[in-house]
Amino acid sequence: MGRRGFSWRYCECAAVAAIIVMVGCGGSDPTIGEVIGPSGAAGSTGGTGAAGADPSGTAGVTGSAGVTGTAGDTGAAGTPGSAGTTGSAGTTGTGGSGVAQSGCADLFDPGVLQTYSIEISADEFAKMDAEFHDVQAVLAAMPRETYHPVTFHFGSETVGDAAVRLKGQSSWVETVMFDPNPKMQMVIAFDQFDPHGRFHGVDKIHLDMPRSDWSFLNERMANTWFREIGLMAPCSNSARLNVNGAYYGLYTAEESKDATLVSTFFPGNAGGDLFKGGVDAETNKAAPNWARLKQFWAAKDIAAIAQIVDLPSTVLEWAAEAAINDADGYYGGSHNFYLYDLGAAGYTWLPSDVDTTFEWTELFSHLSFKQHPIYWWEGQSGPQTPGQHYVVVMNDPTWRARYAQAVATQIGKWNTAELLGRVDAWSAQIATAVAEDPRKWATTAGFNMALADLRDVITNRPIYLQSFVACEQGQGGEDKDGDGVAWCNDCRDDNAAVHPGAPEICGNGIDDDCNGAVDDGCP
Ligand SMILES: [Ca+2]
Ligand SMILES: [Ca+2]
Ligand SMILES: [Ca+2]
Repeated sequence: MGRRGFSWRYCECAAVAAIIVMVGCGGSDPTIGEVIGPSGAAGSTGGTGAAGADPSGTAGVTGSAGVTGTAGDTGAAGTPGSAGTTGSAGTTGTGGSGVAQSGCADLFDPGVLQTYSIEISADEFAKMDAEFHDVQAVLAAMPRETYHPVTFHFGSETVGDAAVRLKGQSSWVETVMFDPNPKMQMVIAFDQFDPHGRFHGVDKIHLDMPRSDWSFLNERMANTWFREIGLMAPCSNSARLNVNGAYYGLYTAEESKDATLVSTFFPGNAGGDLFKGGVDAETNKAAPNWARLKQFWAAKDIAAIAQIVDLPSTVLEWAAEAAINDADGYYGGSHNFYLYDLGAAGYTWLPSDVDTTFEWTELFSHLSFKQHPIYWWEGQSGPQTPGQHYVVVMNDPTWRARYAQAVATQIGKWNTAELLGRVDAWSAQIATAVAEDPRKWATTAGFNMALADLRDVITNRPIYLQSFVACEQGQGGEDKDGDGVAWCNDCRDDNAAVHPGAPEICGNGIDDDCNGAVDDGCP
């Protein structure tokens, strides 16, 4: 795994790579002014598109044409947002259920497929290509992320002193190892040579597209939904990249996950430490509070965890990851996550790297949308160890119940019709760019298959999770193996010898008592 925070997606990779299906492993809207709660209003009836008002004071974003919404379910009540500063008027959006992305730079307008172009010298590109093929460095968790000077074009606009560097983790290794025409993932920086450099208000554009995201939409779908329900996630949309005049590939384009993004989601409490993977300081880099972080990692029981973790917001974040079937987050892999220090309340979890979500599990495993929202590691093709804090929380009856309630809360914000509308609109938006992408790994047929699975997960995952909540709350729940424990609390409902309360049998490699630890308490 390398250093912590370098989240190695060994999860499904081993098995999938073994059968050499050549499959890689995968890898809103709090307006600044008014962090909206999850919309509790009418369903996704074609309302106003992204409103122009941008509380940051800059001109608002033109609302994109939305798809005509069908009547939606009544949403759950939203949490009140805090007041923001008034922005100047923006242009009026057109009608439809346009995904509001207010608070986002216009570059990230969801209604537009952007095209970014870079010019890079042959010499610099050769250097970057050599870094790209240095898989050993990536495997050693020391990828060479050198910035290379480029000239950047966007429409008629040009930035002469931009720079690019490579990004990625397992997806970087896999594309180099397996693909005849491997695809770099990159960061375009406007602030590398001029620290104050910004383009349309952004310091960097992050181009993300793991080969395992066959729908090309996972990161966008996840970021947008997280922003809508008040969880910190970057603005994002899709973008074509041209390199030296030729179409290089299609990406999800994202803004930076940094102190600026933190200030959007934690107005009034934006000065906290942000740790990637609970290890690497992303804010307050000069002097993060290491003593508190040490206390966090030393917390091994629920009392100690409650002292240093804000559990109410944490279980909501885990439940949101569960909702989108995240196979590579903290939930779903103990892999990618951020910790944010709220201060007196303690740390809270935040999502990170959400491209292995929605249909990924359905496409690449037998678990489909029915990945268990507590025991997500059971049935995986490779060994998966849930996180230290997660296991303690799930083994505490009070907090397990709070987690189940959190799943109910987040599913209450799930608007199936609206999410499906997004899939329709965005897949149509990128279809040509997918077909023309010279470095895509999925075929066009694979793209369409992924879209079908994406729609299936959007439709059926919430229904499955509602049955989980009902079971947790004592309203029925099947007990397939007849061991007296219903499926929602039974890590192996196909094995009567395995259930909470069963004796832990040493040396059998099984977590007999469903406490998240295999052969624990054994000599
Ligand atoms: Ca059972
Ligand atoms: Ca055990
Ligand atoms: Ca055992």
